Amino acid sequence: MKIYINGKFYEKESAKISVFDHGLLYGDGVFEGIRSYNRRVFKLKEHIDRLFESAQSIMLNIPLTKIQLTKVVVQTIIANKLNNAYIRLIVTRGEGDLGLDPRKCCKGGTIIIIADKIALYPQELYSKGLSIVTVPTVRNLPEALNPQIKSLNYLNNILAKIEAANAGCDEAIMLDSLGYVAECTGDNIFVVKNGHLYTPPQCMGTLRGITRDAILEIARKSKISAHEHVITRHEVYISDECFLTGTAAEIIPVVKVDGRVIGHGIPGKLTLALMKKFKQLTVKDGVKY
Ligand code: PXG
Repeated sequence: MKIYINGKFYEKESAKISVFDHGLLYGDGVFEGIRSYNRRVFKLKEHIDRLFESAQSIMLNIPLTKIQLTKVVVQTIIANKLNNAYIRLIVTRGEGDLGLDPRKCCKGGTIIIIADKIALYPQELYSKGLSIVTVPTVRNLPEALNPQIKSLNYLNNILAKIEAANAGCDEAIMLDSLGYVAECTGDNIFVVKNGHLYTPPQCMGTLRGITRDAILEIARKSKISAHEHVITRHEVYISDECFLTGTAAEIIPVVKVDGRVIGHGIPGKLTLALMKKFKQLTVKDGVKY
């Protein structure tokens, strides 16, 4: 495996960064998880744009232009000879001292790109559906650490994942500070009721997921009524269908929430249709390499 670090490729065993990197010491940095399908990088522009937005928000200077970074992502996938890949693009604050002051990180950021394979959930769950649970840890407050920033600090989500695992579930619903459904630990959530599609708006504790946007776009084009609207747990419980979206997870059906069976307890019709349409989009859309 070839891993890109600051302009050079390294083998997995020798791909190392400093223990003084503030990405490690403080989670000070930003990242993107990107996929390629059939030798096309899916929504690459959207991922690069979001990475730069996250960096802008935390005042992190990315030492490459968007065009340069786009090229390096593609080069890394090609170097790894992968037709279908999961790409982790990471920019840390770089090497500093043991204090958290980012001004001490004088060398500039560290850019790391890893292209590999990933399976977030076991394959059988894509046909059977997930059983998920609402957890006590609420999503970060936007006025504290805005969930729109894809930072290297994922403890908020990891705590929720631990709580889900403790409850014997694979995934967690995280609420926002008002008690509305925000999202899952690495996925956005959708429900279907009477043929209408609903997903929480991005304003409170919900990342504006790129897969989420792709589903909204597919819905619009397919004349499926879709709404960005606040969702309560009650509305999830009484929904006809529920599914999660994310780059790593793609589209995965949910059949049980907090012990309540959703719909008929099997992946719903609209969910299955959207999974199919999403798959069709991934193989024909994207930056070719
Ligand atoms: N919410 C959160 C909190 C995320 O981290 C999504 C939603 C979905 O967004 P996209 O743009 O991917 O549709 C994410 C992204 C993992 C993993 O290993 C998960 C994500 C990213 C990287 C790794 O679970 N999810």
